[in-house]
Amino acid sequence: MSVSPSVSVPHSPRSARWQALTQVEACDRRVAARLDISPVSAAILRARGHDSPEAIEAFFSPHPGLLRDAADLPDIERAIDRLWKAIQDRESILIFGDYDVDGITSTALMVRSLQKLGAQVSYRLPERDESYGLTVAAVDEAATRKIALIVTTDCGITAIDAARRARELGIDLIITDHHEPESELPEAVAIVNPKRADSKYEFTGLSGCGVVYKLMTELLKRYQPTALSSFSERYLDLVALSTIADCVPLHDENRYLVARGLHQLYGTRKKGLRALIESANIRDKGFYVGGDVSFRLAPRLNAAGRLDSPTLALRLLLSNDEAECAELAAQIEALNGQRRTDTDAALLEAHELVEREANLADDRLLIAAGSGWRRGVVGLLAAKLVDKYHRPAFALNIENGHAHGSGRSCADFDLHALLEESRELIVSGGGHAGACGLTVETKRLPEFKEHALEYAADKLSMAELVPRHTADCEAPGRDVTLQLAQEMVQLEPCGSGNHSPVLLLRNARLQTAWPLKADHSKGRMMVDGQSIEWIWWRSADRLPEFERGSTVDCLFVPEVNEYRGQTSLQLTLKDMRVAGD
Ligand SMILES: [Mn+2]
Repeated sequence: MSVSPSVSVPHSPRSARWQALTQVEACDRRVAARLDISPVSAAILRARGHDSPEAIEAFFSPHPGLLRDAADLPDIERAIDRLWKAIQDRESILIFGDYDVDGITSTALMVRSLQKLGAQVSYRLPERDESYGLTVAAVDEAATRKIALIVTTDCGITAIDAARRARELGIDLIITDHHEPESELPEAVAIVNPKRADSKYEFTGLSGCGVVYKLMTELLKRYQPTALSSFSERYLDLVALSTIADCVPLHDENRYLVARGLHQLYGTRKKGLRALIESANIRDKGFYVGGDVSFRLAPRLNAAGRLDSPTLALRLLLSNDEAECAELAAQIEALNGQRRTDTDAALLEAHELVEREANLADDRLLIAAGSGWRRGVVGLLAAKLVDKYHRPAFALNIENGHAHGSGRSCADFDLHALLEESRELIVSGGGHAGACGLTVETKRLPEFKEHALEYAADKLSMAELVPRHTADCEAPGRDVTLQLAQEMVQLEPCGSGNHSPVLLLRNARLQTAWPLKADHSKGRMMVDGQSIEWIWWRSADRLPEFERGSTVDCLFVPEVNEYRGQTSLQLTLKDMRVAGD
């Protein structure tokens, strides 16, 4: 995400708290020696629950043995039998998805694979001004088109009314979803969802597209086994996109699906994905990492649904026509540019609101209420406010007499508890301690704000509202090596549940530091007898804090730098401070 230069980056005052989740222990050195890996990698993986040499080896080489048996998914048998009948009888099938990356890719996977099997298939995604999920109106519309079977992807688990309508109209319904079911399930031919209370499937972290992938592999396994092996590779690019974009945890079978899927994506022959990749201008490293999807590809696909129509992105994923793909990719690129401009403007506005309205010396919590902020942007705004001001924050969009938006927390403040305390003042709200959604009537907003500020003042002291920088591991100087940097790449794919590690290094001696163009800086530091190059993005304003020869601590990511055929270690700094401050 880009931030316009007028928005300052979060500053790290001397009072910042630096901590590491773990250290290198003796057991890590033993495991590292046995596997010939860096002790820092061993420590990071131990802290993430991979605490035996076998578990670490399996983590480094995700294999198909991680895949679970699709036959354990609830109702899968009924789903594939009904689908196969529809394919055989050339019944008219409608795939109903959603407007985000998961909803779009799962629809694309279903449509492409059913077409390949000769099915009569069409699709429908909800537009941004329609409500989420399968609606009664959408079922009525399907009836006018003589649809015999509706299959939902990434939605439908709460579509009780729509399911009843489908039954009345004689349309069969298969629901595939990965969202949390409520106590009552819709009436359908089959409901394939690993989160069903009666599910025997032991992993609940599949994306919506992941569920569809499992369904289709099981269908082929049963009815067309010769097509299975090419199918199970060909569509993993879509599964990887959805799994990273939907922020489901990247462990268990998702680790294999995404690792293999990113490989598939890198060499994809889908013309639309090629066009999208080209316009996203991804630096070619010879492979893709999780960040290439989460920061480059996913925002573009989402921009279509958020600013115009998700069907643009779906058509891109379905088209085999080069000219059409180029045209759609260009349209999506323009929408993404618009999204970034809008987001930067909203961010600036939110910061200005806080500077103007909040009492930063005393307010333990921030509420920024603006207008024209899109649904997809309020969560990001709240998170950016927390980053900058180090206290819980809400970003709310005011429209039609209601303020609607998101809250993000820090310093162990419980937003869920705050909302429970505020039931009488709000229309609705829910979530977790760390993140929540909220709707308040605009006329009651001042009251809610006063209550929230009082509540927060009671729970938090100003002293607690300092930035905290949490590294994954403290790296002893002697373990900061090129090998470590190379292994950090093998922790990929990184994303939700397996984030890219940040390390803490203490007591390095700053040898040189000089400004680069565009506010960046670069230099060298002496670490345990070796001189290592570092680079620090957007840090020009911080350089005057440091003198040559001084001892510093830093938060960093070790990276492999390749220059004129030479490979060397380079530290990308996230922050630096005078040692022991
Ligand atoms: Mn989803």
